[in-house]
Amino acid sequence: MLYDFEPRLQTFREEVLQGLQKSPKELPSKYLYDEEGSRLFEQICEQEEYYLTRTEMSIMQEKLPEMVELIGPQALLIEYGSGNSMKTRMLLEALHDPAGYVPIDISRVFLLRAGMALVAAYPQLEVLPVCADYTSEFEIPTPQKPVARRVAYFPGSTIGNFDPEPARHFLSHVARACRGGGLLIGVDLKKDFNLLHAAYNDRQQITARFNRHLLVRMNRELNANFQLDRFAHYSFYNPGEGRIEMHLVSLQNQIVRIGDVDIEFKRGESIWTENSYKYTLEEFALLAESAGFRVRQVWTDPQEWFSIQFLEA
Ligand code: AVI
Repeated sequence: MLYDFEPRLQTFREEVLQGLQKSPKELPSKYLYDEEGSRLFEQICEQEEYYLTRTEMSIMQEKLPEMVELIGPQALLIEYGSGNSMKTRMLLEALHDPAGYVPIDISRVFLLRAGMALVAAYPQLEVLPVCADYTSEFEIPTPQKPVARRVAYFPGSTIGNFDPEPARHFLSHVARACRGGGLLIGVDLKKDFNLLHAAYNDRQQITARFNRHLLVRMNRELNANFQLDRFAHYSFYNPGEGRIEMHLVSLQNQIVRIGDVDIEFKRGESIWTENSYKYTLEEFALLAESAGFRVRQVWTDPQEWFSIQFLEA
């Protein structure tokens, strides 16, 4: 059974028009992840420059027994933004008698496909998929087996895609939902700016396609007429703010129609499509504590590029 809270088309239209009428123009990054966007993101994860995925995997591979120990037996594993993660499979296979698995994702098609694959691979495991924008409030489903504790899983440094205040708000919500349990979270760390820059400007230009896909999506779903070659992918590290910013920059003065609304773009004007914050361990500990967590354990790779952390709720 699917618990379906997928954002409606009307919400997408309203949020797009609201964002494009702001100055500077912006769009919520969650809309990058429809079926095709999620597929492009998977491809980004395979790029050589995108160190995040393989570094997180290597930490998982090495420290999995310690993670499993902290999660404990009969946990209900709740994954925010599940995609079709390999990392989750590693975790599910290692956990002691999990009470169930709740994958939450905004892309219904992607969620169902991944959910079905998991049911086939682990017939003993109760999978309870929830299609939702996980920044909104929704009920966590209850499995049939007894639940010793709820443990949330939020890998990939997706927390970096939240601005600091929404990040605190989201983490407080998770801390309340998992009181007595915890959160296993992947957090990307501050590092050499050039490495960061390269990760979001891969040579194969998959990140550029991922970014521009938002225009394709608006054309298809909102009857817009963006011309893709009139917008450039522009992503850079902003050291003052400690974040990668991703933009789509208009290459000329132009008017774009979205349904029956005209939006004017000046040459050089950008649509801000995503932030990806990078943290020091100290900065992240402060954020986690302000949200009601206690940092129990931090694992990093030898270069300290990425961290996985177990936070107690
Ligand atoms: C999903 N999230 C953690 C990715 C990131 O690195 O911030 C999204 C992404 N955007 C461009 N490349 C990857």
